[in-house]
Parts: sequence; structure tokens; C-alpha cells
Amino acid sequence: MPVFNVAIDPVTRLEGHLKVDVAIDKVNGEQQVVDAHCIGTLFRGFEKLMEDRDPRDAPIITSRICGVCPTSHAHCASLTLDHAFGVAPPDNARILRNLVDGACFLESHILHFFLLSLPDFLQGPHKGPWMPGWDVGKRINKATGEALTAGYLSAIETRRKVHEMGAIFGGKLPHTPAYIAGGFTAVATSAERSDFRAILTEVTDFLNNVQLPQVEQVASLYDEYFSIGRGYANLLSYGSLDLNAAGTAKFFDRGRIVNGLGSAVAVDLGEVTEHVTHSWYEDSTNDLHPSTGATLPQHPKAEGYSWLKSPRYGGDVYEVGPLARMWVNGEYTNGVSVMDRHRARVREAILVAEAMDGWLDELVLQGSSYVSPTLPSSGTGFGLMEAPRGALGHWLEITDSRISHYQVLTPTCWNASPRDTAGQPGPLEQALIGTPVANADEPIEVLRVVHSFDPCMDCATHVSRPK
Ligand code: NFE
Repeated sequence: MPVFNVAIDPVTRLEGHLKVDVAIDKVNGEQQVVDAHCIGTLFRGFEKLMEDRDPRDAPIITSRICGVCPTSHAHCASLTLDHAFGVAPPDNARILRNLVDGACFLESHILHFFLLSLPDFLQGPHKGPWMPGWDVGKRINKATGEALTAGYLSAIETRRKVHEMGAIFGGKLPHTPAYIAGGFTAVATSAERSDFRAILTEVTDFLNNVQLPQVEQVASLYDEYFSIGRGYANLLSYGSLDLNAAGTAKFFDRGRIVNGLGSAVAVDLGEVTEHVTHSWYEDSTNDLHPSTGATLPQHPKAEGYSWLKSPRYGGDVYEVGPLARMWVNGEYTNGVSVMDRHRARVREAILVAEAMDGWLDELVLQGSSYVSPTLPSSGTGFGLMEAPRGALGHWLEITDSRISHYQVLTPTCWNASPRDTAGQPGPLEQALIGTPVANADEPIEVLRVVHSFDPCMDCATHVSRPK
């Protein structure tokens, strides 16, 4: 039986540009993916353009990395600056930062299920944006399909409202200017809090009564996807969203799950390094911790096949994202698969929305949310948190009051990474291997696995080669 080599380039319904190469062959009589390569086709380069700039610009510039999680990058950069400047913002800043970050989670998780993933399972109306598409393997009947299509349409409107909610304190969305070193620019009023809560109530209702049941409906109709797309089942969360001024309690805990087993174990941040053996970067920069990491492009390169580096923890491969967070927090431990990622993601959105309602109560109206920091002539800092797609880190070094070094390690760099120096496939590559494929000409099963990770290649890579 011949091996089919299929390149999906670009994979649509994700942010940025991802190419997936899969080899498809029969194993024990079943046609399936036997090998996979994930290729980030663009160079991001933000680390280079951050050099020699005023450190205080970091939240504004890094938020342009992505149009889906700019809030995450602005928040992460603000935490990085607070650390480097040695400044402790007022507690109200923590709450405001969390509320706008929460809005980012909600809009991202609504976008992901309805607009990016649902068309893999549902044949919608025969017009754009549903067509052109692979009209194979769809098993949803007319009545259910109409209900899901109605959910899709209301998701678009709900997502707009979430942006309006985030903009109440964030200034504007998606690229909120409110995150700054030393705090947050907004001072909350009673009217703003009421407006925010009114939208939040509506969105929470949508999550509970539309998105959750519709995710469950799709999961029940495609239940073989509870055993497809497992991968290594190593899960990592940095933890995020401080619940007190000292940062000793977090809404998302920090931890690791090893091989889908047991409860969370500790994270030693020194164990995070980035491999570049199969990435288009100079080998002299291989296996460095992000605090000393370098971004030295080398293209072409004999063993290279992606612009993404390969982050590893203690040399092992880890998946990040909602399933990792929910498992580490003990909120979802059903399994590691395509459908478990979808189910964990919507449950996480509901937990975030419920928590946001409580954070609104904690706001001190008209309270200060900023202290003016002093720009040091030299120093280092880092920020570690959770973006909607998983663990996010920024690392900064300041020399002569300018940025001398900046590194950004995004969630999709973890999930869509290429092989590492030991030859281990990245999380998504490994999850694809073994995926049954009915029709090698239209391997929609591959898309279902890819989309379950909600990749964002904008966050992972950015600038195109001139040629
Ligand atoms: Ni561009 Fe992002 C998130 C970050 S990355 S969407 O969430 O950081 O994978």
C-alpha cells in the first residue's frame, strides 16, 4: 500500500500561517496518519525589533504580536516591567488587569469553538465562510445543524459584546492600551462596573446555555474523538491571574501533569529551554533558557523546517492550554483528546466568567490603579502567565535604560513546535500520529486534531521572508 504524503498549506481557520505535512498509510488495515510535521512558515522577529527601545513601550509593542491575544501580551509585558522596575501596583490594578484579561479568554474561547472548529464537524450553508470546504465526514442532521448554525451566528454577536465589555476598562479592544508598568490606566466608576456586569451576565448565559450544550452535542455525535489526538498527555501550566496583592494565590494554578496521570507536580522554571536543531535559527542558540535565549535566524538550514523554536521542559514535550490548566486545577480530568480539549475549553470559559463577576465586587470604585515606577538604568525581569492558548512568558534585560534583550515564548510555540534536538515530535505532531483518515484527498480528521489545539501562528511567528 502506498504512503500518501499530504501537505495542508495553509491550514485555515486559525490565526497566522501553519503548514501541516502528514504521511498517511495503512496500519493493521486502517488508514491513518503515520508521520506529521508542523511548519511555521513565517518569521516573527519581535525580539529583534524590541532591542534598544524604551522598556515602557513593551506592552504596546508586544501586544501587536497578535490580534487574538494582544491583551495577554500587554498583561505579560506589564508584569515583566513591574518585576524589572521593582514596582508593586495597587491592588485595584490587579483586579482591572484580570477583568480585561478575562474578557480576552471569553472572546477567544467563543471564537475558537464556533468560528474555527465547528465547520470541521458541521456542513453549514453552501456559501462563504462555510464554502469552499471539505464536505466529508459530516454527520449532523438538518435540525441539529440549524441550531448549531444559529449558535455560530449568535457567537459572532456575543464576541462583539465581549470586546465592548473589555473596552470599558481596557480603553479599546483588541489592542488595549490600559496595561502599563506600575498598574493600569483606568479608574473604575460605578456606572462602568454596572455596564461591565450587564454584558458579563449576558455572555455567561450564552456560555452556559448555548456554547456548553452545543459542545456537548458535537462531542456526543463524534465520540470517537475522545480517543483521537492524545499525544504525549504531558500538560503544563505556568499559572495565572493573581487573586491577592502578593500573588500567592492564583486563579489558575502552576503545575504539570505527566503522561495524563495523577495530580499536578511542581514546575521548576529553570527547566524550560528552547531547542532550535530543526528550526531556522543558528545552532549556537540551541537549548537556551529564554532569559538568555537568542533570535538569530538561519535560512535555509539543512535540518530546519519551521520558524518555531521547540520549547521543552527538562527535555520533555509538554502541551499547554485550557486542558492543561483545567487538569492542573483538578477541574477536568476526563482524558486527553480532541474532544477533551473542546470540553475543557468551554468549562474554563464558564469558570472565568463566574470569577469575573466576583472580581467586579472587589473593585474599589474611584480607587487608584497606578503607581509611577522609576525606570532603572539596568535590570532584568520576567512575566509568566496563561494566555487563552496556554503558558506565556516574556523575559527582559535592560541596559542603559533601554531594552538590551527581550524574549517571548508563546503557547503555540509549545504546541506546534517542530522536532527537538532528541528528535521528539512536538505536541501537535505527536497528537496527529495515529489519526484515522477515511479519505486521503480530503483528510478532515487532520484538521480536527489541529484545531483542537487552537494554534495561533501569529503568536508563534510573524514576518514573511521577502521571497
Ligand atoms: Ni495569538 Fe496567543 C494566546 C499568546 S498564542 S493567540 O492565547 O501568547 O499561542
